[in-house]
Amino acid sequence: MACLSSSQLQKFREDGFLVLEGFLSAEECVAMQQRIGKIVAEMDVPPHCRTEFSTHEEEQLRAQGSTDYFLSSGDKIRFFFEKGVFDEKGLERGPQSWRGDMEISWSLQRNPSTKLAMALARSLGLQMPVVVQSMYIFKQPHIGGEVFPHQDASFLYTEPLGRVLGMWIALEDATLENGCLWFIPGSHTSGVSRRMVRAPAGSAPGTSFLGSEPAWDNSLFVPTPVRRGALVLIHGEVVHKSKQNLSDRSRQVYTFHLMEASGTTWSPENWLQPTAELPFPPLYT
Ligand SMILES: O=C(O)CCC(=O)C(=O)O
Repeated sequence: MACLSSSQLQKFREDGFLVLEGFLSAEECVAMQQRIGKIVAEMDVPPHCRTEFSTHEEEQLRAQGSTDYFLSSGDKIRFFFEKGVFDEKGLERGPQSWRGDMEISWSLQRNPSTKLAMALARSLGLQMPVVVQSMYIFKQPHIGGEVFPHQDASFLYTEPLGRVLGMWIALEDATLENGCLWFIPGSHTSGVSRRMVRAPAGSAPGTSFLGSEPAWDNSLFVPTPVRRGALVLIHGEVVHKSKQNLSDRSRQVYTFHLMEASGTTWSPENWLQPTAELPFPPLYT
């Protein structure tokens, strides 16, 4: 199930997002969870690198104590922690294992869903998609934080716009209670309201914002609960968010972002830059 019908394509173009239930089987979801379990078991994050990642401007800037760890995450697996997991001494807080309270960026090439993603990208008409970033988000029970309203192109800026696409895969049911995605349908057609840019090398903080996020009208957001195995396509400019997970169940997802490289310039001011060792890998192999 990876080819889109014309009505699905039209819906995606109108809304800026599209839910595809049943993209992965339950077994494939479990396999990915086991794989991430191994990566986490081997994780070693020095205390000074224990960074909380946030889409919120003030929190983003506060996180810059470990600027290098964040800015050099493009070609490595990096671990970012939920807000409030550490106390003022940097120690784990509360009974939850710290191992679960983070996002992990890692290369799509290690991911079993690659073939399906390729077929899906082809049916969207992408000619030279490259993988710019991927994340595993645990959204742990009672800890998983709010993801503030944002457009992905604020962080992954291209010229022209409209070249970034998220593929967000639910490895567990994402519900109203555990922090499913919410979208403003049709909000992908008015450009980008703010951009996160790199500061000159060696400056602190390492990034800043141009422009500001408008106060989005909360009543415009529609919830998008999905079952385990669903894939949600996310246009790079559609406004989306997720609420805090106050429930007893985690909401684990694997999400990655593609850029159509044909005729596109990746902004040299983006926080995330390809490296000589690992240029953005092509999706089609
Ligand atoms: O999973 C979430 O809560 C947010 C993910 C997101 O914003 C994204 O993948 O672009």
